[in-house]
Amino acid sequence: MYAQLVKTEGTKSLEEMTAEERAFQERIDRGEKIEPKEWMPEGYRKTLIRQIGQHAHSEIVGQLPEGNWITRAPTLERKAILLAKVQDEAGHGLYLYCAAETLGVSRDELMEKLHNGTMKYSSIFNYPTLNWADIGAVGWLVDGAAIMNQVPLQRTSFGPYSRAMIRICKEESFHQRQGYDIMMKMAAGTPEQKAMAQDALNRFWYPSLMMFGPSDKDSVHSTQSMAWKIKINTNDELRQKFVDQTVPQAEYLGLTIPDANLKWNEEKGGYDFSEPDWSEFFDVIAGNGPCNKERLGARVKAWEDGTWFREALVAHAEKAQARRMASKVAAE
Ligand code: FAQ
Repeated sequence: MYAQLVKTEGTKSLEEMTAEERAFQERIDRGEKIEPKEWMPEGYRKTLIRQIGQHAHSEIVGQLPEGNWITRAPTLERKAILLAKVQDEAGHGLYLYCAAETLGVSRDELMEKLHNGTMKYSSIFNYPTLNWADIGAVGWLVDGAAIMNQVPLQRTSFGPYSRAMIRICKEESFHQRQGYDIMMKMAAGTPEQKAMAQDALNRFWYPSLMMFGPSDKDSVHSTQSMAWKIKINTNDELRQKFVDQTVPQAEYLGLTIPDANLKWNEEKGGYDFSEPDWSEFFDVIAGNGPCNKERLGARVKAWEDGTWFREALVAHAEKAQARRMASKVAAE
């Protein structure tokens, strides 16, 4: 089974709900925000922890494919920009871990679940970044897909998640522009540079489409998550919007989307396009993508290498507290 099947109360009709559940659902339907100390169904809490936690993990694992290129960026300006972007991703992870903590889960618990493979992170970060054009493609396509998914999440029903998203989206749009800017330079460069840009698009196109999750018929959480406004759109709706937005951007670059079936459909007002290879997606989220072991290994190593530092922080805080207590007693 590829999903965690966080147990929810099911998607009940208003008549089937208890009075408490009904009042909760009515608040959601009115567009009210739910705050951490307020009553919420257990399934709502668990679904949020799953989604926000996985989102947080994606941000910090997502630092790895780009972090690898900071020292190899072609100019000092590109280095500074990439460094700022990668730092932003750490910040996004922190806002999201804080939002998850308000639901009663500790950051250590979330980390443990990432490290032991019981919580996921986005499939996209299990693909390698082989050259500088890939950094352009990540910013353009991966951040582009992230924004497409995250802009609606600013209206998500859980207050701390929604507020984190507002801030994150502002930064993500800078990230996407820096990626597109790299692609513009590469696509307008030498024939070799343009070929690198096309090759990066070829490799990142389908993995980017997979970021939106399985097709709606295979999405186990969408119905309940949308009823609770934890999710605002279905996976397929966002994928379609992403394709419609990205095709003209590729045309402007003079690059070709690697899909022979891509065609404007006047009737639906959007492009027809080929589905990604879903067996590859399920394989990647099961831990068998090209870089899963490397990415998780790097996170576990960072956690283990940081043990002495976390212990020192706790010891320092305890000493400072003891000193404060001693001087308070002495003053009395
Ligand atoms: N990768 O029933 P659904 C970023 C799992 S942006 C891995 O449709 P749901 C920024 C899903 O968890 C990327 N697993 O699930 C950045 C579930 O398994 P579970 C992160 C996936 O939750 C850019 C199962 O499949 N963004 O990092 C994926 O309703 C550049 C069933 O699927 C977010 O997390 C996937 N792509 O919809 C950073 C946004 N798709 O949990 C650095 C918030 C599905 O039961 C550099 N999350 N699965 O074991 C969401 O909007 C939703 O969680 C979806 C999935 C849309 C991702």
